[in-house]
Amino acid sequence: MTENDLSNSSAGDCRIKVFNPATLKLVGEVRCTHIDNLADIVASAREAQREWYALTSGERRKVLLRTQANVLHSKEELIKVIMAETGKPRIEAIGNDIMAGLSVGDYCIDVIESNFQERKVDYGRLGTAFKFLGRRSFISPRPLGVIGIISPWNYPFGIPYSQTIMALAAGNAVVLKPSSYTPMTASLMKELFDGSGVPEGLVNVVYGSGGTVGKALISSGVDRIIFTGSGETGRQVMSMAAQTLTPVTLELGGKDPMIVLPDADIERAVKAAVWGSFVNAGQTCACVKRIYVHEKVIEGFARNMVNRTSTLKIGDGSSDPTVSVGPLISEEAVAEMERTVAMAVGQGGKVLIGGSRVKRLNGHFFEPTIIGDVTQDMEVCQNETFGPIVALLPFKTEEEAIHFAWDNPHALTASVWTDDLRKGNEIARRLPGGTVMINNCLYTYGLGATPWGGSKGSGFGRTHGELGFMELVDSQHIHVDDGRYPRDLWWSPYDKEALDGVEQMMDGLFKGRPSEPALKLVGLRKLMRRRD
Ligand code: TXE
Repeated sequence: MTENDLSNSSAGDCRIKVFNPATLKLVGEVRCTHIDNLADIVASAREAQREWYALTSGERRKVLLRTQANVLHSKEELIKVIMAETGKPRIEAIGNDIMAGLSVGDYCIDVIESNFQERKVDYGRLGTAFKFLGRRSFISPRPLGVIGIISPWNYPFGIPYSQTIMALAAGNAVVLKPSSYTPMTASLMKELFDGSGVPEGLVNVVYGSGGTVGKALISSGVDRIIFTGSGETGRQVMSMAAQTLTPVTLELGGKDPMIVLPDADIERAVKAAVWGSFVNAGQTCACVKRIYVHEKVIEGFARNMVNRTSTLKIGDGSSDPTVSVGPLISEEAVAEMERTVAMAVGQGGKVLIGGSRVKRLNGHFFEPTIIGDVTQDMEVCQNETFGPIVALLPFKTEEEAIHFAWDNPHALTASVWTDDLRKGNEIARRLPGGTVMINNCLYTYGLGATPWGGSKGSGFGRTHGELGFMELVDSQHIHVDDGRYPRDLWWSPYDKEALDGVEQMMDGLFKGRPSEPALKLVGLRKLMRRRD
């Protein structure tokens, strides 16, 4: 069942049916948004944004503080709907989904006032000269307007909430199109914002498949699209946005490398590798997907990791805190994992543990799987595997490990494991990825003050942190001339005097790179004063 199958798309009465992947039970139904309504929704969002930005940043900060409080107050309802729509264990609904959102919200509230300060531009070496000319410049941030957010199903609260609260903190309105697998979490998220006193229409959720409502949102006149999803869809989104020159932020797939040096704390690295590979049943863009272990220690590492993986309990973790691996989102996803394992074995890989769907459970469950005897060129090492499958490969030298890390179309996050932090820092700065961790993996998505995003096939742009914030404002350059001279030397009508003056100005400002060009310009001030 794909996302599009979830809605019976008889245009008149399109409804999205939501099923719990852990139990296959119907958990709810949501009516689709008709694409003819999008223009009105965006128009009312723009109206609400004007009202929102008319508040002081202090008043906006208070409203967002209330939103954060609402999240905590409604946490039980939130946990339940996240688990119902994704089947993920309770600890993951809390730890990876809700807490990631709260952390980004916390960061935005912290910086909402400082991030909006106008900054005077320092002209550097030309400062004094331009002071004589009576000129000053400022960078003035202001909201973009209406942000379109298109989000995936794997973190149905953490991703849309963190992107929404950041957009609001930057003074914008939001129109969110969640995945059709997880519309109910988005619906509850909207209630939490509305209940905190945001202007009506500031936060909007539109429902439907990506191919219809998602597409329509892109060309609806929003001022930026933040897309989180697969690389293939990301390309479609970008080409669609190109038609209206709508800026995009693309948070796409990953195939994240973990490099384990011989001096690493192997036991700790194995614990992290098991969590990093199989958290959210491996349905995380920044999951550990390629583990490169130095040939000296790979045997012990593999044995240790297989043993630890064998202790993971698979199932419905909604009420059993000992469940560590939940379901995949759909039967399609399970079949995709079966194909991935078959391909890996066909290309010479060896299943060290797992490799099959879990038939004894009624749901979309797949065993946490480690594939050994993998080589760089194999599909399981190159393509995104959006499920609990990880490839294990040896390396001989650090240079080889760094080369392997780069030898992949993705670059989202990476990690290097070593006891020698100096070496770790040096290697980290040579690895691909928007985030590289030393002796940890994956979790900084939940660290709101740090940026999130990648490059190459993982997309571009950043969400979270100051870099993410700056993608949500329009930084305008304001240049002030106090008009002390009747005209500028380079204004027409031109004549010989102006020509000589401009040439003198060029030499004065840039010839010989003097530390202080101002003095060379003093003579010009008299000339500038008397020309009309
Ligand atoms: O993605 P899809 P999914 C990635 C992860 C994986 C994917 C899984 O790596 O590749 O997300 O999520 C809408 N025009 N990340 O399966 O199918 C669709 O309705 C407009 C990376 O949901 O791409 C849904 O709302 N919209 C991330 C959204 O796009 C369209 C972290 C995503 O759908 C559309 C988490 C279209 N033509 C997951 N087609 C990161 N890098 O941080 C579909 N959609």
